[in-house]
Amino acid sequence: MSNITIRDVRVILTMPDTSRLVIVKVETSEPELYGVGCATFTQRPLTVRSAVEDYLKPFLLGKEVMRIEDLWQTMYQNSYWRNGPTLNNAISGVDMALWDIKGKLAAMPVYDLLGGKCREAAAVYRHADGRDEAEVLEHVQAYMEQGYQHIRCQWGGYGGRAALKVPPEQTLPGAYYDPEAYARSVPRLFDYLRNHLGYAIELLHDVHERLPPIEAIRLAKKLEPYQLFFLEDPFPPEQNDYFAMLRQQCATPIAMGELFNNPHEWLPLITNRWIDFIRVHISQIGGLTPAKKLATLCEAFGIRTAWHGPGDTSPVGHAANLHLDLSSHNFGIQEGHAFSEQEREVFPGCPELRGGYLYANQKPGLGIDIDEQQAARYPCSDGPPEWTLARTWDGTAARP
Ligand code: GCO
Ligand code: MG
Repeated sequence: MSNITIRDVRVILTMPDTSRLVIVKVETSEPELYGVGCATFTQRPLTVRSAVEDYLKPFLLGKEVMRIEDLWQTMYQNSYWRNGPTLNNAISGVDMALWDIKGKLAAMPVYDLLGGKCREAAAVYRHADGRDEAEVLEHVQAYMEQGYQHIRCQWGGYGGRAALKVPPEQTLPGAYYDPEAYARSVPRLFDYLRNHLGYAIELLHDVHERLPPIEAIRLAKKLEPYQLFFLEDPFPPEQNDYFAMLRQQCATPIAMGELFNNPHEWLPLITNRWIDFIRVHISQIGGLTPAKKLATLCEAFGIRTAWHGPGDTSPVGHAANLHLDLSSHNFGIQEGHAFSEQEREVFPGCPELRGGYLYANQKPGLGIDIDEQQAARYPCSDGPPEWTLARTWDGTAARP
């Protein structure tokens, strides 16, 4: 097996639903033996494609597929400057594909290569939103009827849609919101939900870095009586030092990580036990190899996993999340996405969402494939995303 080498590395861009997805296919010297990996950085897909095709591919051709750790380390250091979202996503696409290949060669699912199952399926949370409390409640109850026991609740998307303060004249275009009005609306929402639902259902909320740090601390304290399963992204990564202040004042469980790119961001939060759930977007930190190490580090500090997994994680990325979920003792919860019919056409072998759980198939490797002809039917849109042009009520640019 050790003389099986990388023959080609290709990037497939596709958008079967509403998110631009980046998939890497690593083909080997063995006919028909290949692997797939997720490199999805949906806001910058073309930069990831170039990082793979123009730099990683020439570096990788002819190298042995079995040497995942050495290839990860040498891809990581090959650019000298490292640890950013574009290069990490590029590395992830190759890394996951190499794990897929190794599983196929071992005739084992990746979760078995990582230590075997700790559970039969991964409990999943879904996103309930609404224009008012009653509509949020309606969507929560709809998910409960489908068997979900963990539901993230937002009122009007990230930052809320409450009435804005009066802006100055001639403000710039953008997605406006009012942080203080949003912060006041969240306790009202959870008071309403708990009064109608009780406490058996696990409720979550994503601040999405939309508040000034001290207002996020005040919100977390106000939410304590509503016993959230976790409160996510209270601060932007640039304000990580506030986690210490929050932890000293509040017992609301905290989740953070989807915006993290490198160990300097997560290490203090883990080694000081300032968070309860780690939520990185695993392709953004470089794939399965670093994510498994991160899960193991978190286990030592009593921190559980809750890998990022909305619609702009590809089904291949969701499969990789799931193999980690199944084989990690300190699994917490998995963010879930209902794959559309088009996504399932493009990605045969999608994990199955049933009764609030995500189930893997028993196939070797990641257990998922990409149908390139189907993928070609759904070209990616181009250009920068609109929704990240967040502005507070007076027109100031805000972290999205
Ligand atoms: C989540 C995330 C997403 C991000 C999106 C950015 O908790 O799932 O906050 O909703 O906004 O992945 O592209
Ligand atoms: Mg989030």
